[in-house]
Amino acid sequence: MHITDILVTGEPIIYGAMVSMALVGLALLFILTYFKKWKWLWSEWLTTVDHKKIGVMYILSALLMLFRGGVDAMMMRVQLAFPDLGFLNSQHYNEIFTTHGTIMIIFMAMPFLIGLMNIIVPLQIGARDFAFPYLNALSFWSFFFGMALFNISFVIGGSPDAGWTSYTPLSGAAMSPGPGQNFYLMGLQLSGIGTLATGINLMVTILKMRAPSMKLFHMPIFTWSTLVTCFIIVFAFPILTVALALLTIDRVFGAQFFTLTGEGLPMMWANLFWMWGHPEVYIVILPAFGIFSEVIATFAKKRLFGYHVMVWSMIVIALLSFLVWVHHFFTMGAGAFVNSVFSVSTMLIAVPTGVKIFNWLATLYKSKIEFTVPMLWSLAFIPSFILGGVTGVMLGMAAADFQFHNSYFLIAHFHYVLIAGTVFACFAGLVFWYPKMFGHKMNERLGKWAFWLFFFGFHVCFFPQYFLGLDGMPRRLFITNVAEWLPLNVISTIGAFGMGLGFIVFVYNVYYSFRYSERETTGDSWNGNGRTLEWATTTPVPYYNFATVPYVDEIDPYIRMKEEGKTTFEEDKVKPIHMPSYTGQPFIMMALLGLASFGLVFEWMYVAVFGLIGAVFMMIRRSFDYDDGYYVPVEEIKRTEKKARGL
Ligand code: HEM
Ligand SMILES: [Cu+2]
Repeated sequence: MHITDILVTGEPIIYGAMVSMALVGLALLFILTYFKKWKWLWSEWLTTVDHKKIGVMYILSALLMLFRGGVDAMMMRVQLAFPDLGFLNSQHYNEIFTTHGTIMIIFMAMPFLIGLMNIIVPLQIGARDFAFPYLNALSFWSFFFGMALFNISFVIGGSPDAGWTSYTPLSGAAMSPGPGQNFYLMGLQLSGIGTLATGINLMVTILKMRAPSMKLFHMPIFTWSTLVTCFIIVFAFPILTVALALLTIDRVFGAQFFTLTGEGLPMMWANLFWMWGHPEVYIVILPAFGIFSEVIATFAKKRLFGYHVMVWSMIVIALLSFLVWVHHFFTMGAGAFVNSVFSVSTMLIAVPTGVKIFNWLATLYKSKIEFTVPMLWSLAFIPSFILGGVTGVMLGMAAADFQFHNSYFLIAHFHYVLIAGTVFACFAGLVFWYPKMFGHKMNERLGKWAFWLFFFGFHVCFFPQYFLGLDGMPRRLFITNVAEWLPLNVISTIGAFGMGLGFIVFVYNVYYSFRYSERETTGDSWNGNGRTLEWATTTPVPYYNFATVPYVDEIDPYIRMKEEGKTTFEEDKVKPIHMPSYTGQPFIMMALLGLASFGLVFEWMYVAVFGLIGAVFMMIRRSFDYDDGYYVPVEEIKRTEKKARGL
């Protein structure tokens, strides 16, 4: 095989992307070598098992993916605004909506939230790290190599083009030959393993590693949202794993699970995909609800209204999320009775969700709101998300869905929930907890610019799409030469660029704040308004988190700790702290599994087998690994704490 058989050729945009990727790669190599940072990269980051550092790496990867998915989005919006431009051809448009959707959900939204969970959950419950730090590193690297694998498809081998839903028989070997769809299957499979492991890991951490006496109903609401999300992950992801594996066997080994010709069941894919896929949308929205709840309570300076009801409604949402999957294909022949059942279950979800909305409003009622940047994102979320939720109920009415289905009405709906819900929450959470990660706050003025640009851009981009949908514009359409659609499409594209600008300001703010922001030393970074344990540690957080773990027997424990002058450093109670050792094994193991997946993508079996044997060898090695960590001496803890607290 010749190199030109593998490289994607013939598209100026792709050549441009190759050149810029090569340049960025070379620049990185140069910087790392010139500043002698290789050792630092390996020993501080690639081998780390510290939940805070792993979280930072998740968030950096997610921001990178937001950029990649965002560029895809902008390209589509340019194409749709000028119907006769011929900027993207049909094949290229198919590839781009597929990679955009997949990347945004799997490699942006989920890792962003998992990154925040990584950093914040152990701090909120008074834990030193995850229950299984090694497994946590393993999860991150499996996500990372899955992401890398998926992303190289557009320069090597060709991108998948069957939509993020990858419906069979379209995505089967007969209709989508070549490596593109294999990239989808292997990229998702590899990163999915990591997600599942993180779900188990966080669940055990939350159930087993809480501060003494912290009951489940003392836990901060973000931790609760994480716990509920983990249950969804643990029950939903295996379905995806199986579905992906079956389709891989179909494509690579010629089985007939989902084929039309070989007596397979193409509809089985739609069912399996959405049995995972609908719970998946709650995996990315429940943590967002958790973040908004924390931010709203903090800046309304009140205890979250209806804490218990908030928790129960999340649990109810999680249960219902497994009972509605058919609403994604009402039009695919299930029949009136089945459709009615799923219609009703779908609309039921609006009840606990509405309850949550009223609880946020009640928290805000008669409070002295402080309009910080995280609070702006959270306040903007409420009305925006309602627009997405209400149109969701409209889509949930099976009969009406025959009109809305596969139109821009749906595109507007899910971007309203995914952006106003998940993306706003990621930004709110990142700004809110930023000082905990880096020891300084993000600049408020730039933060407000980013917010307003993104917020207006968002509504300008997606609100018109409801009407485009009602006017009959179908989704996944690359030419829009219907005169009535033109004005709204132009407006929508302008809005998309507003969001792009907002994102650029946001990222610039990271750089600006790193250079110029005042260093944060109090630990209780938001004017002393912190309510939960993460604010009780010093800032940035020491690697062992808590010198002494506080006793917790109420909600918002840090408020009383402040009143009583208690800290997470009670000098006479410091004991040696048991910490896990750094190790390069997870990185190597997952790199090998990544290699195996790469081999399967191209159906080069010797590469796949080589990678697989390597990974199994690493697993066996791990079984004989007797390193069970080390103890931080009392003296070192005291020294670190005194320095950080200026004692
Ligand atoms: C930067 C703002 C964004 C813009 C301008 C944008 C724009 C678009 C466009 C133009 C499409 C293709 C519609 C079609 O032709 O069918 C699309 C599809 C999609 N988008 Fe976005 N999007 C954005 C952000 C997001 C985010 C944050 C997510 C998820 C968290 C997301 C998830 C999806 C999904 C799942 C699809 C469907 C892909 C498919 O049909 O297979 N988008 N988006
Ligand atoms: Cu759904």
